[in-house]
Amino acid sequence: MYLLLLVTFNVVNAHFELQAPPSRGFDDAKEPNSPCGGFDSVGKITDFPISQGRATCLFYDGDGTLTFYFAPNQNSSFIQVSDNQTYSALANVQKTIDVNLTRANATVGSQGVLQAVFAIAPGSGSGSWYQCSDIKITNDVRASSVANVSPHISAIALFVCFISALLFY
Ligand SMILES: [Cu+2]
Repeated sequence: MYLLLLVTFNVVNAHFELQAPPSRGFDDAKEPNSPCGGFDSVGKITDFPISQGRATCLFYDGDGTLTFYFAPNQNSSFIQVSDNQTYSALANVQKTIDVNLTRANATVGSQGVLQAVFAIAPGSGSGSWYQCSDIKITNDVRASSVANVSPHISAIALFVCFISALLFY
């Protein structure tokens, strides 16, 4: 009986943790508390790209919809910066989703709070779970469009054609 209770307790109190960028902290019992799951002080600040961000959460369990939001500080209005991702029957699995801070008119060099909200699916519970990470916004590191890359590819293709032509004639 005691073992059964222990197992039940673990399942009910697992939830999810924002891993990248790292969360301010994770406390399963406080995770339903908006806006930051019980962690209301600014923590470690992590560099995060303005439009090509990727955020990873580890789900211990859960059924619902994950969405990311951004605000300059946790007392201002959070604005949605990712698409909604709906998951079911999550169990010890990582999920990574795209985050675009330009959706919140964020600017390079500024600092703010990235918030992960997991809205629990009706039928498997109620309310939401919250995680926050403190970020400093940087320029994107990857090439921003395919158009920038294709001239190089064309040049390489031409060169290969030229060499092939030399070899075959
Ligand atoms: Cu849980």
